[in-house]
Amino acid sequence: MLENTLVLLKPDAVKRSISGEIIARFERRGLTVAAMKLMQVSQEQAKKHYDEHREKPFFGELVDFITSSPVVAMVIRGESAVKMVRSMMGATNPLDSAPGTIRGDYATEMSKNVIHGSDSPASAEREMNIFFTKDEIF
Ligand code: YYY
Ligand code: MG
Repeated sequence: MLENTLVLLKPDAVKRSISGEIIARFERRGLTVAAMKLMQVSQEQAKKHYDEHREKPFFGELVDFITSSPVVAMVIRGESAVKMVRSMMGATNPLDSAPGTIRGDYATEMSKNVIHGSDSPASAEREMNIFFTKDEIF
């Protein structure tokens, strides 16, 4: 099934200038970019985006980090794009992410794990609406 998913290349990825390499991985796999922008995430967007983690001890750090400097926000489209992007990302904790995955190749710390990808089609729909207007998604 053709799906859209929300991807954020986090501030650590943008600062390290590895955005292009990560985007290339998705394109090489056969997924396409349906929307993309470099943007400063607001406090309000960050809190909404990470709402499921509101009660977690790391919530404050999560919001601080994602708003610390610009991110590349994208909508990635393709066959089962939600699941495919998640598998290409690797495990949340870089200590557990397999080599060959994005986190497994580029990250060492959970707090700077390079990339966000929606965890379900419902999350994707909700998260795309936080970062993009309908007319920005092609
Ligand atoms: O979807 P994913 O990013 O793989 O993980 P989540 O469980 O949704 O957590 C979001 C984000 O929070 C994660 O990318 C790093 C951070 N985090 C953390 O700092 N400490 C944890 N114990 C769990 C998650
Ligand atoms: Mg998540």
